[in-house]
Amino acid sequence: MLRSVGLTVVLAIVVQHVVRFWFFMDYHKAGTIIHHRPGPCRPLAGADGGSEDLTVLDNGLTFISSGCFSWTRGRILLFNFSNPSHGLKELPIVSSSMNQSLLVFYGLSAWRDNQTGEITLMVINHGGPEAHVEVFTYREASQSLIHVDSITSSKLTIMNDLVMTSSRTFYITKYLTLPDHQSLELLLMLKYGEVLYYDGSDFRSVAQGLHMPNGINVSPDQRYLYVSEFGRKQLKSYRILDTELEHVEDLVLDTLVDNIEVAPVSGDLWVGCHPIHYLLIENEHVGSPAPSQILKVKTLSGKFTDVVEVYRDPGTEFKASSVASVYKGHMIAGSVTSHLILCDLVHTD
Ligand SMILES: [Ca+2]
Ligand SMILES: [Ca+2]
Repeated sequence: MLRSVGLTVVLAIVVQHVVRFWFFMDYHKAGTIIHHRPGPCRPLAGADGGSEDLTVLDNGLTFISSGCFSWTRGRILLFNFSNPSHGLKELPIVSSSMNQSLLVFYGLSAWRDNQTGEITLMVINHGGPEAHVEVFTYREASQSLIHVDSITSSKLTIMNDLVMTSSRTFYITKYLTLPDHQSLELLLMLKYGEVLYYDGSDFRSVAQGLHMPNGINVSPDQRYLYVSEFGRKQLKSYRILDTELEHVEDLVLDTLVDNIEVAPVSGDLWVGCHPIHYLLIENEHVGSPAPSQILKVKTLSGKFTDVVEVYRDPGTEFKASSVASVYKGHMIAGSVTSHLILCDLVHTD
């Protein structure tokens, strides 16, 4: 009797997990051919190896990370909204210590010093056995990146994105925690993800129990921190108290939320999303089309007040969208595995 009760309980737990995993992978969603755009869009060539993350500065300079898989070559690309016809330019890296044949770039963030105007760029690098945050100074005259530091720690595992809060400090998302057992962590849907804070000398955890936290960014006044909780398909908002985090609220979106960019004046979030999980995984492994979705999320005092789907495509024009940002009536969007697109923003509400 006791044995059959035990078996029933185990069976119930297994069935419940399989059902939850089914919805986590979006097997219940049909591959659709729905598409819409905010205005005319065109592909931006030159990001073979993908364009997983990007950030647009207030002068229109756009830094793009390319090559987030080990079979691609990690590169930082530059696009300038003031000279769009020039297209993408790969920024040469000047470094005496970094092995440039072993670069696997994920999320990035930039910081411009108000006094000196110096631009510091930080990029997550998964080339090699340990994760690093590579620190660069951008040299405008030579359009190059000077490698100035390589930050690592035993507290770093599979990191996804970061947001700088000064030229030296940042918040960073710990996406997966078992580097040698990533498939198992995905299959069991373990919620070991964290947000870490780097104070200039060490990392400490400021949020725990997250399911694959991915994109991260701050409000223009730096009072609120936003995190894409990829696994729970929701955005999280935190109030920044000194450097600690106080949870404000969550917004469930039923789509895999990737990187977040924040419009500097309105504070709107621009979020690259993957509406169908299993198609994203197929895209990463066999290159088949994965749908793209870009959301604009309005905020007020750290709360989410409205969501508009600005762009959607089944993956024929633009696949596996991971990031989007805007500059003077235009949107630039990047992809985990593919090229960027550039759209005119005619309809965004
Ligand atoms: Ca980023
Ligand atoms: Ca990401």
